[in-house]
Amino acid sequence: MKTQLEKLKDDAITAVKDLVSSPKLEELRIEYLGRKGKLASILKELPTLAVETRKEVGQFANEVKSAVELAFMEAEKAAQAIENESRIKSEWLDITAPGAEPEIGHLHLVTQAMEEVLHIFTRLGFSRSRHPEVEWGHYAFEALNVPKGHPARDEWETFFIAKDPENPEVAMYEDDNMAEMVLTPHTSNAQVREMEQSELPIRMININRTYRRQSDITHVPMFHQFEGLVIDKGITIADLKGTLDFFAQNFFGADRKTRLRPHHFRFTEPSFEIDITCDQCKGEGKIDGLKCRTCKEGWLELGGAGMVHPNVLQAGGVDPEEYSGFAFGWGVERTLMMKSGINVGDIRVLYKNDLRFLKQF
Ligand code: FA5
Repeated sequence: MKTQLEKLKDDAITAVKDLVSSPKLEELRIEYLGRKGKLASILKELPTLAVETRKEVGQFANEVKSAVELAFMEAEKAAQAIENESRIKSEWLDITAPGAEPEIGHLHLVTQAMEEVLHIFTRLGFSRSRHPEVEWGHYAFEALNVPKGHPARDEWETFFIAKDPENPEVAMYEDDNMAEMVLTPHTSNAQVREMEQSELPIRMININRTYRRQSDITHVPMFHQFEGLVIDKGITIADLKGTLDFFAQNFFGADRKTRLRPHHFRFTEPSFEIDITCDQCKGEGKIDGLKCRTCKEGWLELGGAGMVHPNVLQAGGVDPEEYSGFAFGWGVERTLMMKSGINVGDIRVLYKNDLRFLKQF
């Protein structure tokens, strides 16, 4: 039995030395020292020994137990030390190290374009005014010489603000002329509002959100326009042309060409549309022999312009005999798309919020 105990001691101490991880060590401890473990099973035989031998073997068994327990304790300590060391390594934190720099974004490129537009017109003495983007039909249409039922009103495919369905009997609108509210389909609502509010002469730039029921490669339902209005004595088409040329040269560069194309707007007379040579196909209308997807003909329309119609001057309380003026309204996104190097073939890309695209600007 002493030999058995001796062997148990040697086996246990060797097994303990081979182990490094604490959970396995505990399993081994139970295997040797547990109530049903190897030591207990040898000691079960103790009562069968003669009294003399029993005492001696009992004493020896205690020594073996102490030696094995000591081996386990030391192994436990060693395993703990290893675990502590690896935790210190993995959880180490240098609180003096500089922090990770947060990514700093930038203004959306449409906002950047609006700032650039404003800056250019400011140099010509224009100042920015702000007018509502939820507007009475009066300022969006009637006062601009576009009466109800006129086909031109359909061209804008306007979003109308619903009357209050909870209180249909409550008159939401003041009179027939203000019979509807719209999301402004163009910034031209600023024309009569500005005349009503400001002293003459006027040199205003209104940059605002505008809305139409349109969505395709050159149209989005929410876009921006910048509207210029100049009213003074003796204003002519030459002033209009000079102003727009100044803008085009500063915004697009001297190598791009613009053209005035006769057009019809109810609120200007004469009226024009302004086109610029397309940046995608460089004014050729074709790319690699195929029709340019963006402009189809080498030119892209940027916006409208013209001399303010006498009826509109009158609607704003300005005497058309004494004063004249010009107005223009261009799409910001369309203008931006035509800037050299921007290379946006589809206007909708601007509002997809794809950071891979936006981060380039
Ligand atoms: C007008 O909106 C007139 N109010 C412009 C004007 C102002 C004429 C002052 C005379 C005097 P038009 O509907 O053509 O005109 O729109 C002007 C420009 O807005 C277009 O040339 C285009 O650049 C831009 N635009 C129009 N609809 C959209 C749209 N859905 N998405 C993006 N841009 C658009």
